This record gives sequence, structure tokens and C-alpha cells, in this order.
Amino acid sequence: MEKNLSGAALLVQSLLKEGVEYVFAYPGGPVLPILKVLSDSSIETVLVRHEQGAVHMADGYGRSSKKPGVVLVTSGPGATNTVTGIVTAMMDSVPLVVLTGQQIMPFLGKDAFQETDIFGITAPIVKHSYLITKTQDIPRIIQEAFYIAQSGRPGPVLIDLPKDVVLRSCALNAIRRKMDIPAYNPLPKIDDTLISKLAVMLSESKRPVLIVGNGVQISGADQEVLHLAQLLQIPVISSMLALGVFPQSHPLSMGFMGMYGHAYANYAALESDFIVAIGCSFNDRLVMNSKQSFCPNATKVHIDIDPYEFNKVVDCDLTIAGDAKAVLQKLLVLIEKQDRKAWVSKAATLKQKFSLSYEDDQQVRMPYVIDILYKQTKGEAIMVTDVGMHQIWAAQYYALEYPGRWVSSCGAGTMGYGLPAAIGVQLASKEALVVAIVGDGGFQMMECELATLALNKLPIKIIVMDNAHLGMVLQLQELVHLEAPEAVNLTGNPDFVQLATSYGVKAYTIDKADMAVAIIKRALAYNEGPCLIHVKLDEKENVYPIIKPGGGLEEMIFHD
Ligand SMILES: Cc1ncc(C[n+]2csc(CCOP(=O)(O)OP(=O)(O)O)c2C)c(N)n1
Repeated sequence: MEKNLSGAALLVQSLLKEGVEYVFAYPGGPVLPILKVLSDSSIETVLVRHEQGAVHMADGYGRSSKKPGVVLVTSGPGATNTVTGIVTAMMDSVPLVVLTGQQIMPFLGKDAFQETDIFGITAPIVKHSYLITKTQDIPRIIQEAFYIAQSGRPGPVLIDLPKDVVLRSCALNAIRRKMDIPAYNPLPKIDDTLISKLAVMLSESKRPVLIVGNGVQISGADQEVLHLAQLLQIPVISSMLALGVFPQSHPLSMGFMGMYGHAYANYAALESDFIVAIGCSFNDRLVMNSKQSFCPNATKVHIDIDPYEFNKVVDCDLTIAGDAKAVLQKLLVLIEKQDRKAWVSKAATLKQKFSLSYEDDQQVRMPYVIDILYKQTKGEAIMVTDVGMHQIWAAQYYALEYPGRWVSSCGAGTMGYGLPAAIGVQLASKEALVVAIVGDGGFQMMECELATLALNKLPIKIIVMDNAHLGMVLQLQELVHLEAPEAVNLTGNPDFVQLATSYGVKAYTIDKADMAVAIIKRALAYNEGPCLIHVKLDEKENVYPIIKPGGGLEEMIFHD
């Protein structure tokens, strides 16, 4: 006799087929049948403390494993709590599958209890979404969702699951499993004539730079970039999101560019005559107010898997649609070794002239702490950050050498991201040393996830940079708006050590510069579970260089 399966069972079966290891979940009525079946499966349900935390965890898992992170939440407020996490993933092209419970089909549109049109709410911030109306569609839709989330330019896919669809049983012979997404073309066909054109243009250029973005990381094209840069002697600038894609100790590395980037990166871009942007979306924090006239002396080429990125912010002279690795492999066949001594030496001079430094004056400063961390971890940690000054200092002073080691909300700039994302990263990369650098403001937005962290005994090191202020905003108020500080004082902060301890998380304090070496050493040696280092900072420190919003790349400010 033909077997019947419930929607929930079909769903879990489909998740298993996709190789899902973890579901980051928070319960509610409509998803209880799914949680029940999940608990009997080999998939681990990670119970979070807030749905936003679940999405950031799945995001960290997705960035680290390159497989979709999976979220399961209930309808209404459970679903709306995922919105910030979804937009964070969308902006940084992170593969996610977000499963939301929903009211039963007959109640849809009737303002039923916890009925919310999450499909409509999230439509502009997902790569794709589904509202499943037939139980037999579940296996096909799950398969499609995973394929869409991770193919081409990755992104979040949302699936809304009415409870009756999940509860209903369906005969196995009623299921059509074949994917049906005819309009979806994740891998544009590469036009070889454009590659030949680029090879000629590159060989004729005098002062070229490569700007590498997250697309290089996603496509795994870091070795091709290295080869190209070395063969043609081209300095390489990174976006902040792509830190580590090009080894920062390499003589051709020019760090990252933009609003808070390395000055030498901005100057190298400004002085170049030929820019090849690879898998980089030219966002406004990178190009600043140069927009149409971004690096006006340079001919610009844009290589991207997503043709919708072309000429969106910066008008380019040549655009090549395709996967970065595939495009570069084709290009490498066509090019020959070149020598650009004068330009490379100019880049090296810029790098030396504008190298970063901080005042070593026995104050507890963020760059000082990050520098010690860098030395003690030999630059090998996966750096997960929250959003704020600490993020910029981490980007500047923890000079990464490999892709996949920088996990930070760069597109959406989502405070609260760091702690939960680190949990997802550690679950995806069990053996890795995971450090979360967070500000006292952002940390408090998701501090409830200390419970999830402690229960899962993950050996993450959380460094809370406590300047008792929303530091990045304070600096903007002083520097840009010339206003007195407003709504940035975090008086009322908890005792972070007591807070962590109350969740069962080991905690240390650094409040004097000469404690930092020993405390960081102890924290790194502690492996029985998570630990937190509360760093009490000098609150008046500002981050440099900075470009005022509205300013051009050449308008960097270097000190107070
Ligand atoms: C959810 C969210 N709300 C507001 C902001 C605006 N914002 C950007 S940085 C920042 C201050 C961050 O303060 P803190 O976490 O203490 O880090 P710090 O800058 O002091 O290192 C704020 C409020 C944001 N990015 N995200």
C-alpha cells in the first residue's frame, strides 16, 4: 500500500536530503509539528533566545560553510523578528533558508491570531520566497530553495508554511520532485570576446589595480586573483567584506578601501589608470561620493556574476558577466607576464607613507588590544565582528591572510550581529579559533544569545570593547555634524563580567594596558567553553582615517 507522509515529515526528509546539520529555531504553535519531527531526526535543533539571533547564527553558518544556514520560526512576531537578519544576509549575499510558520490557509487574510504577511514584508529583501499551499509541493520547494539560496549570487530564501499544509498528509505518489524554475539563470554565459578585450586593455594599462569583493570569496577565486596580480604585477585592493581574500602580507596587497579604509588603498585607486573590480558591488561606503566620477582617471572594468550590479553605482567601460573564478581562469590563459616596476614601487611608497599606527601610551585602546590578539593568535582566528568602531579597528589591525576568516555585517551594518553570527561560524567550523569582537552597544542588542552559546559549550572568545558609548555615532556627531553628543551615552551598562558569569560564561576584565597580554593569553588557553573579555576602554578614542559622509575618496581625515 502507498505510504502517506505528513507535511512536517516531508519537510524534515527534504532538509536531510540537503545535508542540513542544524536548524536555528524558536517555537510557536504553527511550527510545533515540524519541531516534533525534527527532534526525532539527526538534525540538531539549536534553540535560540531571539529570532533575530537565529538568523544571524544561520548567516554565520552560511558564510563559514558556504551552505545555506536554516532558520525555523513561528508566524507573526516570530517571523517579523527575522527581518533584520534576512536583510543582513541579503546585503552580503549569504545563503539562507528561512522557514516561517503561518496560520492555516482558511484564515489567511482574515487578521487571524499571529497572521502576518511575511511573504509580502520580506519580498524586497530576499533572493526568492514561497508560500506553500499544497503539501505535495514541499519536497520540490525545499530543493528549489536550497538551490536558489546557494547558486549564482547566494542569498536568503523564505518559505512560509501554513500549519494545515504542514499537518496534512500526502501520498508519496502525489509528489512531483522535479525543480521547476525556468526563468532562473544563476550562471551567466561568459562572452569570450570580452575576456580577450580585457586581456589587451590590461596589458596596455600603466597603473592598474584590482578591487576584489565578496564575489571572489564566494566563487573561490582567490588563487586566480593572486596569480593574476603576480603575473601582471597589479596592486590589489579589497572591499571591507572581502578582507583576507588577498593575503595582506603580500607586497601587492593594498588593504581595503572606502570610508574607513586604508588611506593607501584609496590613494592607489585614485592614482590608477585602470580598475578591474571583481565580484565587488561598488557600494557607497567603498566609492564614497565619487559615484559617476569614481576614480576619474581610470578606465573601469566590472566582472560580476550578477549583471544587475553593472552601472548601478559606477559607470564602467567594460562589463563582464560571469562567475569570478571562471572569468579569471579564461583571462589567465590569455595573458603574459608583465613588469610594472614604477607603479608597484609607487604603491609600496603609498603603503609605507600611510601605514596605520596607534598611540602606544599605556591607555587601553582598541587597536592595542586587537594587535595583541593578532600576535597571540598569529593572525589565524576567524574574526567575527559587530558593527561600530571596533569593527573598523578589527578590519585595520587584524590583517587577515586567508578568505573565510572575516565575518562581519558590511552591507547592512547590523548591530547585534556579532555574537550570534559567531555561534553559527563555530558550529560550521568546529576546529577553528573563533573570536567575536563586539561593542558594548551592539553586544547588548543580542546578549541573550549568551545562553545559547553557554549551553552549546562553544569555545568562542567574545571581546566586548566597552567605551561606554555608541562610539561610531559619537565620532560622527563630533566630526561631521559638529554637534554635542546626543543619545550615545551608554550609562547604565551592566557589569559585563557578572552578566557573562550569570549565563555560565567565563569572564575576564582588562582595564589597564599592562593586563592585556596576560588576560588574552589566559582566555585563548581556556577551552572548556566560551569566554568573554570585558575591555574597559578610554572612551574618547576615535577611528581614523575617516571620510565624512558625502565626501570623496580623496577627503580622508587622519586625526582629531
Ligand atoms: C541595529 C542598528 N542600529 C543602529 C545602528 C547605527 N550605528 C552604527 S554604529 C553604532 C554605534 C555602535 O556602538 P557600539 O556597539 O558600542 O560600538 P563602538 O562604535 O563603540 O565600537 C550605531 C548606533 C546600526 N548600525 N545598527
